[in-house]
Amino acid sequence: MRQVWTKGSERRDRTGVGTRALFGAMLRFDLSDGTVPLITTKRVFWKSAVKELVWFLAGQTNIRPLVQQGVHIWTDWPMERHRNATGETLSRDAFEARILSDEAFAAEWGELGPVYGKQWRRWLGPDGQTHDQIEALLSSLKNNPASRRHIFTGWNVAELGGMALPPCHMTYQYFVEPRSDGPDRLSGILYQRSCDLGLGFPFNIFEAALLVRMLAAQCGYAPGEIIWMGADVHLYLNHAHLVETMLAREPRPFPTLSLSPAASLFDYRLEHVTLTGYDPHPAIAAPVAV
Ligand code: THF
Repeated sequence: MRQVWTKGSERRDRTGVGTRALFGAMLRFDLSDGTVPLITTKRVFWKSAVKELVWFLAGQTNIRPLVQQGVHIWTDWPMERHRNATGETLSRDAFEARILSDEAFAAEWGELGPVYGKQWRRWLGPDGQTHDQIEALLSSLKNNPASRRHIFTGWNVAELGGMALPPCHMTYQYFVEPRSDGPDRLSGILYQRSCDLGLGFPFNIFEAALLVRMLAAQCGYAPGEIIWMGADVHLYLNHAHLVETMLAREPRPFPTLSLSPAASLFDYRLEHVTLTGYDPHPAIAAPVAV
């Protein structure tokens, strides 16, 4: 964050807010001791992050199930589409209330298009068949651990145009390291083409780590590392307060995550995730660029 803030090049971005950005960064976090990379220099609403990951894994692309669980992080994009299309200006609360109470309204206006969940679980092939990349990943991890093709991606070129937003955390790859003195170890790499360090990153890295833990648990492996590779890594200019406050704080130890057993990768819920030792500095509110 300090590097991006002090060395990043200032540029206008799609949202018009403006950012400072660096291109190309890598972070590695060891998951083998049970800790997870959950930012401590502000409170991260990790329960929303768990719900978002469960929503991706369920193949969902409509904000309604998120809003029903009190998760508001995807509301701004459909709300803007609704406002632009109808000229009607609903407050955020009024828009979400309508999403909750009116199923037909939610089906039309809560939909984000063929974003993450669709591509992960139902990538549409040219023959009309759908591909479940997550099922295929589970099967290759279990049956062909030495494979170099343990990959899934949201970047479906043919469907980018229909998405409310093309995927930011776009490609995930896994590696099974054989060990003689214990269970084989599963590591993951997340390639993120665009990273909002202030708001999105704390969610993205935590979810990527949690997914390694879930996949490892489902395949009988031990967790190894989560490696994060960021391309356009940026801080929004209207996040100065957030950045300066976080940089002035002393980071604290990462919490430990325990994951209780689930019948399948698709059966994990918030209740399966317990964090111990999460003692962050206070939350910091910041606007999201839409
Ligand atoms: N667009 C931008 N500009 N930044 C992003 O981080 C981002 N995403 C997703 C899609 N587009 C993006 C949406 N994810 C928050 C967190 C994650 C988001 C969007 C917004 C957010 O506002 N977090 C606040 C409040 C959390 C809460 O209310 O629970 C926070 O303080 O963390 C990145 O994938």
